[in-house]
Parts: sequence; structure tokens; C-alpha cells
Amino acid sequence: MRILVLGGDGYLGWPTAMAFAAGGHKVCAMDNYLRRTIARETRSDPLVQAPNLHDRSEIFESVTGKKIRVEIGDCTDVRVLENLVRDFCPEAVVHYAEQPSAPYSMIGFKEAQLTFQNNLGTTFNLIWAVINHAPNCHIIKLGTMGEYGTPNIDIEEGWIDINHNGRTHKFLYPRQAGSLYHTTKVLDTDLLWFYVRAYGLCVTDLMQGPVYGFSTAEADTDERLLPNIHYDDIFGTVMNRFLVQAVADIPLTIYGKGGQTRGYLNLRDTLQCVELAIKNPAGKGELRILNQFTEQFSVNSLAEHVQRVGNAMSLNVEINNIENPRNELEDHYYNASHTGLLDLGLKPHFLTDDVIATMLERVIKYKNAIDSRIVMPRNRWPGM
Ligand code: USQ
Repeated sequence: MRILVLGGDGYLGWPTAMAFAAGGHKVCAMDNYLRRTIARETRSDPLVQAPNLHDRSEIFESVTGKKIRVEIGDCTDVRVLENLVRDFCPEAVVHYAEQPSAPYSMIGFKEAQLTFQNNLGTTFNLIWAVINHAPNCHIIKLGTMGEYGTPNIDIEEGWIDINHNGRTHKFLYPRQAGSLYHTTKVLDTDLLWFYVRAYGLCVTDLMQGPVYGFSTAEADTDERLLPNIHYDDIFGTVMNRFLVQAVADIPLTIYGKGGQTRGYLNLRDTLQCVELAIKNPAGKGELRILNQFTEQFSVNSLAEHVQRVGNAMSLNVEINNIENPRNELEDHYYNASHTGLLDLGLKPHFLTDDVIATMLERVIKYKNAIDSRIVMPRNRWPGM
């Protein structure tokens, strides 16, 4: 298939591009280096500085013999995106081209505006590029479990039947996100749902939880192909942060009480899920929503697990409940359905002791590169 990966330089975008190219698909990876720019501006550099996208693609080709076409361009410019879609004629587009950090989106007006304009702008332009130049193309959009927030009822997979005054109708499950970043994803979903109804687009919205891990088939062959490993307070997701903290002798930074519960998944399972979505496309005129995670954990349980495995490896892992820089519930009900991807054939890689030990070993190799100044939260979110 011809697969276009928007945001192809990202933590998930680059491994996705490699996985499809390795699988024999024709892949084009597009990126405007927004994450690299923000990381530089906010002093949030990754553990290993990845080669630029052209160089990554050359290294990938030298290792595998397979090609990844690279386009450096900004999806908020509709002409750039339309030209690419017209030229490449994708049968599937995987859309990661968004500012992905909740903390960044909460710093102030400039950061909120960038997140809002970039995230909504890219989705809107992609929709129109597909309508005009590839109307049968399957859009696979990376949404987030954070769209649902932490309601005091079970979270369904995208949709819910509402019974009102004796009549029933199916609606998008209610969304109430906790950051501006997550709210842009709510708006993305509404935008896609409108254009699915209006133009019969074919869309899969993947509601993904926080991802952890750095291991993929390609990265395990050659470390120059590693995904971006962020551990700072802006781009680092909680599990990756804990792994780096454990290696750097920094007590694990549990925000507040640590009862915050989310659905987590291994990076390898992100790749599986996206592949399953592409192999089993949504129908024409369908917005299919799949909750993309494999296991639910509280922050406390993640920290205790890393501590136990780390200490067995002779690391001296401590835990510290620090003041929560975010505005979120720290003790709440959480029970989210996630059967759709399992039904499509997902075989989860669970968070076992071995998985944690392997990730810690990988981080230990780069211990000297850890910058402890970028670990603690540097910005407080506004209160209510
Ligand atoms: N947390 C800590 N200590 C830390 C970092 C985080 O206790 O040092 C807590 C947070 O307060 C939060 C939970 O861990 O309650 C998860 O935080 P996170 O930074 O791993 O995840 P989040 O900011 O929600 O965002 C990440 C990705 C985002 C994706 C989202 C999925 O950056 O792109 O959409 O995970 S979800 O969380 O399900 O919305």
C-alpha cells in the first residue's frame, strides 16, 4: 500500500514509517520538525539526539535495503499537503502531525495558540486534501484516551447509547479533557465526525493512552534508528520519565497522590494497532473509534513496579510524591473498554519485569547523557 505518515519524525511517527517500509509498503514520511523546534526552545532535548529525517531514512535504507520517502513540510499549509497527497496518492494516511505535549499546551497564550492552530489546522487541511485528491483514502487519526477525561462512569469505545424520554440514540461518548492539548483532540474528533457525515470519508480515530518504550524491530537492529527518548517534564511520558529517573538516581516524580489511572501501552503495540487499523479499514462514511491501550495502571503502581525491578538490578530507586503541577483528579474511578483492537487481533506486549529491565538496560547505556535539570516540572498549570 501507499502509506503517508504525517509527523514522521516523531516518537511514534518514525517507528511507524520504518515498520511499514520494512513490511514492503511504499511509505512517505512528512514532518516540519515542530517537536524538535519546541524541544530546543524549551530545553527539552531527548536522551539521544536523532539524526534528521533525511539521514534517518538513509540509515534505514543502508540497514534494510528499503526506502522511506521524506518530505519536510508544514501540514498547516494546505497547498503543501494538497500537492503531496495529489502526488503520492496515499491509500492510507496516519496522522500524528500534532503538537503532542499536554504540559506545553498549558504554559501560556503563545503555546496554547500554537497547539490550537497547529492541531486543528493540520486535521482540517488533511480532511480537505483527502476530499479533493484521494477521497477513498483511509485516514487513521491518533486521538487520545485523554479526550474522555476521568468520568465517574465506565468509558466506552467512542460511542454511547443515550436513552432520553423513552427514546434512544447513539452519540459520541461525552468528552471532557484536562488540558488544551487533549481538547484539540476532542475538536479533531468532532471535525472528523462532521466530515464523515458530510462527505462519506473513511476514518479510524485511535484513542491512545500514554506510550512507553524504545524498542522496535528496526531500532533493535541499529541504535541509530531509535525513536526519540524524551524524559523532560514537557515531552516525556510518565513511564519513560520514571525509567530515566531510576537510572539517574532521581526519586521517581509521582505528581500528587499518584492515584491518577490511565490506559498504557508498549510502543510495539502502537505499531501493531496502527497496522491492524490499516489492514482492516473503516467503511466509507464510517468514523470508527478504537481505544488504544493494553493495561490500566495508577501512577503509584507504575512507580512501585519500576522501583522493584530497578532495585533488583542494583539501582537505588526512590519514590517522591511531589506537588502536582497539573490540574487533575488524583484519586478517581477509571474503567475503560478496549476490546476493538483485541478483536482485530492485537497481541499485547504487557509491562512485565523483563520489559522494564530491558528498558532500564537501554537507558543505562546513555546514563551520561541525562540532564537532571530538565526532569522536575518547570511549569504549573493554572488552577480552577
Ligand atoms: N505524571 C506523574 N509524574 C510524572 C509525569 C506524569 O505523576 O513525572 C502523571 C500525570 O500527572 C498524569 C499521568 O502521569 O496523571 C500521565 O501523564 P503523561 O505525561 O504520561 O501523559 P499525558 O500528559 O496525559 O500525555 C501523554 C502523551 C499524549 C497522549 C496521552 C495519552 O504525551 O500525547 O495523548 O499521553 S492520555 O494520557 O491517555 O491522554
